[in-house]
Amino acid sequence: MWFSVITLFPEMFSILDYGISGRALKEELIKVNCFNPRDFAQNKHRTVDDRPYGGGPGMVMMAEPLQFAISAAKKALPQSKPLVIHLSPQGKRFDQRAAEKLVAEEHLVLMAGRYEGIDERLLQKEVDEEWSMGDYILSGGELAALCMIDAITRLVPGALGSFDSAALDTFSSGMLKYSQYTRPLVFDDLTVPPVLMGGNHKEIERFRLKHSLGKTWLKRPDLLAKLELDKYQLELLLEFIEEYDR
Ligand code: 58G
Repeated sequence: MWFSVITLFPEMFSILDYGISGRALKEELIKVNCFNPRDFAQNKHRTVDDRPYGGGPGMVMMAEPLQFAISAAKKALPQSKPLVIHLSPQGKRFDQRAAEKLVAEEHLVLMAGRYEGIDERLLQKEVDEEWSMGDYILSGGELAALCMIDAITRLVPGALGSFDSAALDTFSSGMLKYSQYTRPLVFDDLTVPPVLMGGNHKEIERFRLKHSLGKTWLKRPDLLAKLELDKYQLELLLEFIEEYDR
């Protein structure tokens, strides 16, 4: 899968050289190319921003350098039909479902804005989708683009390594992941739940599902409300709630 990023700060994307994404890059499961609008600026000062028409504070990213940068990104993988995405607080909220949809694309062009935003006409002409990481303003779209690349890369087949734990992650089931424990058996005054030590896989699975449901009930009631629980899940959740109240 190809990610082309339109950014004034390509160095920020070296974060992807680490961890899961680092391995995915090395194994060529993903490719990340940055295109700097400054390299496509039209004057000798390499200007990419200008004052807003109508006045007001700050600067606006000019349409032309961005359009040339997007063109170059598209030409780098000519046979693909890239999807051009603008990272913006005005976009749709990015979530696991969005990541699952976007991983099917061959080529994403991610446009990371700076300053007070981008000339509206460029957005009108070039952007297919707008995505937001949440209701807050960042100084630039780069951190949002990095979140998207990271979340999507985890879903690229092979990226999580030999045993694929993406299906066990929080949200793929619509509920929070069960709590996990490792050695030592006793930490401070806390011990590991005995059922996890017994080796009874049926019991372990039941315990984990019960605690996934319970944790979702406690911490993310909004997620729980969207689930359609079957009889067994409802029974486990009620059992958790009863034990929690005591
Ligand atoms: C107001 C200020 C609107 C994505 C700046 C747009 C990008 C938040 C997110 C901007 C972003 C998010 C310039 C800087 C977009 C432009 C960019 N802020 N919530 N800031 O995903």
